[in-house]
Amino acid sequence: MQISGFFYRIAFVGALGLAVTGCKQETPKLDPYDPAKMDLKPVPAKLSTERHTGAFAEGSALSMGSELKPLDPAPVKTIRLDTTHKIVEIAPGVKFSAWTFGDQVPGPTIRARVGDRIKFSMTNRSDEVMPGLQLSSAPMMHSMDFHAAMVSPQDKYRSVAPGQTIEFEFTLNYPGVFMFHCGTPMILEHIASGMYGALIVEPREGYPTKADREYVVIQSEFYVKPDPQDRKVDGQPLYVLDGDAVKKALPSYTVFNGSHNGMVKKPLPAKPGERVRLFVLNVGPSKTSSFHVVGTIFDRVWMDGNPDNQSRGMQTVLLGSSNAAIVEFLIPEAGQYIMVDHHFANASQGAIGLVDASDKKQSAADLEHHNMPATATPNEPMAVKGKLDFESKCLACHSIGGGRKLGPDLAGVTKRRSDDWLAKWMQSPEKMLVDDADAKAMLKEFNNIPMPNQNLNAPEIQQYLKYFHWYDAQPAGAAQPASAHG
Ligand code: HEC
Ligand SMILES: [Cu+2]
Repeated sequence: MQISGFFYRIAFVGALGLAVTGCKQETPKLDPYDPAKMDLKPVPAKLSTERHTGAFAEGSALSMGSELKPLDPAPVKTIRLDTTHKIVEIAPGVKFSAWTFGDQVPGPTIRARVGDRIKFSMTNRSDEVMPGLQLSSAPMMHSMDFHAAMVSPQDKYRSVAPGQTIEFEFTLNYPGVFMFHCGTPMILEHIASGMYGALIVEPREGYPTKADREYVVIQSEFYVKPDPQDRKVDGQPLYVLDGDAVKKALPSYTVFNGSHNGMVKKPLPAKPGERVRLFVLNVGPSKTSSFHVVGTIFDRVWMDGNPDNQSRGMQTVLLGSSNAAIVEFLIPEAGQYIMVDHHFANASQGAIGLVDASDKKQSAADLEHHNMPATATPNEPMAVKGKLDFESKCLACHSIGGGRKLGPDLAGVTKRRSDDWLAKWMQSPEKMLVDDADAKAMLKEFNNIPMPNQNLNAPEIQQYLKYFHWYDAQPAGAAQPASAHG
C-alpha cells in the first residue's frame, strides 16, 4: 500500500465534508482496513532439518525486557525465536522447568508497524542440553501462532519436531498489541509452561500522543508443584507443571513479566509530569486481568492496542485471555504508582509492580504490603510457600527481623512459642485471646488491637510454621528481614 496516512486523512475529511453537505456524488469509502489494500497472499511456510546453532533470539525489532526499544524503521523485520527447555526462577526459590521462545519467559517483545513484513524463523531446540544443567523436560514438538498474522494455521502454525526449523512470513495489516504463543496440543500446557510473548504493531502514522516512557507488561499464570522425582537445581527443589491445577485453572502464581512481584523488585522508572505508555497483554492462559494503576487514571486506553478503539479516563481495563491494551497515564507527582491486577486474588499471587517516580530514592523494601522477598530463600517447598504467603498476607502488620509493626516482629517466634501454641493462635486468635494467658498479655502489649482471624487452613498454618522455623534456623544476617518497614 503506497498511499500515505497523510493523504488518507485529507481524503477522509473531504469525504466527510461531502457527506454533511448532502452532495449526492458517489465518494469512495476510505476504510483504513480495506481488505483490497491488505496483503492476504502469503507464501507457503518452509520446513527444513537445518538446525540453527547461534543465539536463541535474533532481530533488531526485539526488546528483551520490560523497557521497549523504539520502532526500527526497516519495513522488513527478520526475526528468529528458537524454542528451548530451560529452568527459570518464577518466584524466589521457585525454579520452574519452563518451555520458551528465545530462551526466556515471556519471549522477547517484537515491535513493528502496519505494512511491515515479518520474516520469521524458529528452530525447535528443545532437545539441547543447556549449559550447566543436566535436567530439563523431554524434547517435544512446538509451533508458533502469531495473533498479528492472517495466514493458514495448518501451514504456518505447524508443529515442528526437535531439530527442525520452520520459516514463514506475513504482513502486518492491523495495528495492535498481539499475543504470540505455541499452538501445539495441549496448547494450555505449552502456554502455561512459558511459550508466549507480545508483538506490537504501531499504526502506520504512529500513535496520536507522545509518550515519555514505554514499557511492556505481560500478565500470565504459573501452575507448579514440586518435582515428584525430587530433582534439584543448584541444591534447590525443581518445580514442574501441575497438570491438574492447570486444567482446573487454579494458578500457584499470577505474575507480570514472568516473575512473582518482579516489578516491585525492578520498578519501571518514570518522573513526575511524564506521560507513561504501557503495552499490557494478558496471556492467561485461563484468568482475566483487571489492570489498574494505583494513584492515577488512564488518560487513554486503546483496546487491543489499536487507537481506533479508544476510551478516555478509565480506572481499570478488563482483559480476557490474549486481550491487550495500550494504557497511557500522567504521573501527577513524585511517588510510587502501583500496578495491580485488581482481581486481588491474582495480585496476591504476585501480579504486582511499580512505576517508580519517587524523588528521593527510597528502597522498595520500605513499601508496606508490597512484599519484598529476602535474598536468602528456603529450599523446602512448604517453607517457600509459607514465605510467599507471609509476604502477601501478613506484611501489613508483621515483619520478620525488621522490627515491630502493628503486630510483633516474628523473628524468633519459634523460640518463644511452641508449635502447638502457634498453630492454635494462627487458627483462631480470638479464641486464644479468651483462654490463654500469654495471648492476653501479648494483646495488652500491642495496644489491645486484636489480630483478625486470617482464615488459614491447616496446610497453610503448617507452611507458616515451616517458614518461621527456617528463618529462626538461619545464622544471624543470612536471611534478610522480610520488609524492614520503618
Ligand atoms: C491486621 C493486622 C495483622 C495481620 C494482617 C496479621 N497479624 Fe498476626 N498479629 C497481629 C497482632 C496485633 C498481634 C499481637 C497480638 C494481638 O494484639 O492480637 C499478632 C500476633 C501474631 C502472632 C504471635 C506472635 C508472638 O510473638 O507470639 C503470630 C504467630 C502471628 N500474628 C501470625 C500472623 C500471620 C501468619 C499472619 C498472616 C497470615 C498474620 N499474623 C497477620 C496483627 C496482625
Ligand atoms: Cu510448545
